[in-house]
Amino acid sequence: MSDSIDLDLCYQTLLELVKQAEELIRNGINSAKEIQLKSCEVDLVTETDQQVEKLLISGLKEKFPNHQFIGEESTADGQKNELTDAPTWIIDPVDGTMNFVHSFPHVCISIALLINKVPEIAIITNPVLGQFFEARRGQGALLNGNKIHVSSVNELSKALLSLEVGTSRDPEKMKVVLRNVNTLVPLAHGIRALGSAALNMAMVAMGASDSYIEFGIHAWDIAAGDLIVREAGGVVIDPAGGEFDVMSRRCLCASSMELAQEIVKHIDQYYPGRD
Ligand code: LIP
Repeated sequence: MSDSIDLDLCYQTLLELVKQAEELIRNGINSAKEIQLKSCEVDLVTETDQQVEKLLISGLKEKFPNHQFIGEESTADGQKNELTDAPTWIIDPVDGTMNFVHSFPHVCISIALLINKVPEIAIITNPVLGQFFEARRGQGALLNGNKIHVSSVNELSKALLSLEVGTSRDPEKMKVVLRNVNTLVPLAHGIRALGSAALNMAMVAMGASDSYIEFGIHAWDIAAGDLIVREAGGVVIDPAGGEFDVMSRRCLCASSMELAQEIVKHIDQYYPGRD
């Protein structure tokens, strides 16, 4: 189906809308915010999250009325999500909302277009720090227009890892995450947590870190990072070692399959409900 779709038109339309959306984030991050709670005390949403998602979806829907949409805030408002073969935009309007609330500058818009469930276009942009990551399937990954590539690290003892606790404080998940931190810290060079799945994946794509692992994220957190990491020469798999499933709420990406599979051997697993 992707042959009959004008991907260049999709990309150009997205680019114009993202530029407008970036302004909302730049203007909002150091301003007073109206904060609402979603699933728990640390699952937040601001009016900027909602404004950015509305701007992107209404602009894309106007140009591509037959496309489907999976958005973080539309889902929070009750929209049911089913990823079909139809052209589908998967959108996180503000990835790192907790960071945004605290004016911690690691926030981004993460958006991908999937056709036949295959990512064709991806953008992760942090307008606060001026980091614009993009990828088109088969054309490599760019940061601010320059080609990026994952690191050459292929062993855990030399790897800088990203792990996140995540929003859910489910006791079983917390036990697994903290067990994995205790296991991996002595084995790796170090652990980092940016508070944004998409930016953690972008760091792997640009070779600044070597792997990112998380349980409990959603499709909108990782759909763009999936394409950007792969186009930068990295791998994206299920944390148990199998094939990546963007709707599974589980993700492990790495600079190499060797490193990914070494990490798989050491970590305990957690299986959240699917998106
Ligand atoms: C965030 C993810 C992050 C996760 C946070 C939160 P949001 O997405 O990007 O990886 O650890 O709990 O889910 O909610 O800021 O879009």
